[in-house]
Amino acid sequence: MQTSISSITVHRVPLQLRQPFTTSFGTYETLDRPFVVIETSDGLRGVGEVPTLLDPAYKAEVDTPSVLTSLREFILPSVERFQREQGEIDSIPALRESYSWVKGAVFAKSGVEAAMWDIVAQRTSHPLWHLWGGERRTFPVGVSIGGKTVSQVLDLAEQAVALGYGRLKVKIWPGFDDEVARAVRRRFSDVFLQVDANSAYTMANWHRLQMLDDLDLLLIEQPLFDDDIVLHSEISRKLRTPICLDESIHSLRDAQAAATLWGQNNGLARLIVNIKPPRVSGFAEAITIARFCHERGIRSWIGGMLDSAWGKAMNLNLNGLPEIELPGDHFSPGGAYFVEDVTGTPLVAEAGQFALGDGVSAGVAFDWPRFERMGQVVYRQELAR
Ligand code: OSB
Ligand code: MG
Repeated sequence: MQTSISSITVHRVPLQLRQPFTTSFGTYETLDRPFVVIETSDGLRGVGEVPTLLDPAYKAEVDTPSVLTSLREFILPSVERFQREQGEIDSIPALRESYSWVKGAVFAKSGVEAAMWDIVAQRTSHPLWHLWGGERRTFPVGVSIGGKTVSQVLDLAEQAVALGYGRLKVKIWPGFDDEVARAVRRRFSDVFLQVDANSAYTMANWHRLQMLDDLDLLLIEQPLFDDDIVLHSEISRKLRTPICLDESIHSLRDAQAAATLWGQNNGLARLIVNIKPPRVSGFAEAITIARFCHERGIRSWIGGMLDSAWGKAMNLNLNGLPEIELPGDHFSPGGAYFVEDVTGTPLVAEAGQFALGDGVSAGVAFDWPRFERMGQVVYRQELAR
């Protein structure tokens, strides 16, 4: 049967965080998220979140206005044109080809791709983890702690450990690093502990990170510039703790560049990659990167972007891949990040472990009535058949 896309709709949904989330680049209390909804000629409806932030302080093109512009001006019209010329778009490769000429716009592209993955999964009645080659049904997950003071971070860490989480990630920046990491390590001597600087250090002050080298940290995430790989590889030679790249990885080629640099002095065990599907344009590229890293002996994990429960559920499915070696960022210490979320079922980890079920697609029910009430349609592209 010939199937095609009949419409693509972009919704904009305000989300209220249960508690403020602080990083080196600022504090967020609310978010404003585009969700892409694709409808097909065979009566399916798929949804993909674009986990934007309010501004480009984390990195370029992550802000809601940029993503809405890319979708409206370039990506959705390209999908429409491609289908008009080719007759159908019924697969992920065809969809990606339709907008491959657009440089960058990784976050915007990822929402369209995620909606199409939801359709492909529904059409074949498979869970996403199964479509993606997942084999692990149960795996450890961790929490990301964005606190403003040492005592706030300790409180959040306490909550997470009480819930059974065995892996904590703590946000740091110059002056809020050694003390907070040491305090968490002193309180929880046997958790997997890692820190994330979100590019807050420079070549003038990165030496502060050497103070953390005796804390048995799993990794230090993106200490330097958001667009840098080379300088990270240089400071990595002078640190025992592995460096993890987040912001600077957008594609397989970025991971390959990092592998070349760290490989030059046998340092691949000191390179870790945070794979965020939306930051690498979608799940297809994320899977390619995970396989490449695994082959080269580079450990990887699935990072989050304060995603809604729908985005988190998709990311959890990706954790089924045997190539993913480290626990991901998948929950806030108290459960879902938001006061009101877009799925009916909450995502629950037992004793720090998440178990994937047999449910179709993401494995959780998307709450359409609530979603429609929470947000509004901002753009709609009709496609001819
Ligand atoms: O750097 O990993 C990051 C949230 C927003 C933007 C960037 C980051 C984060 C997090 C939260 O650390 C991770 C999560 O979603 O659980
Ligand atoms: Mg990060």
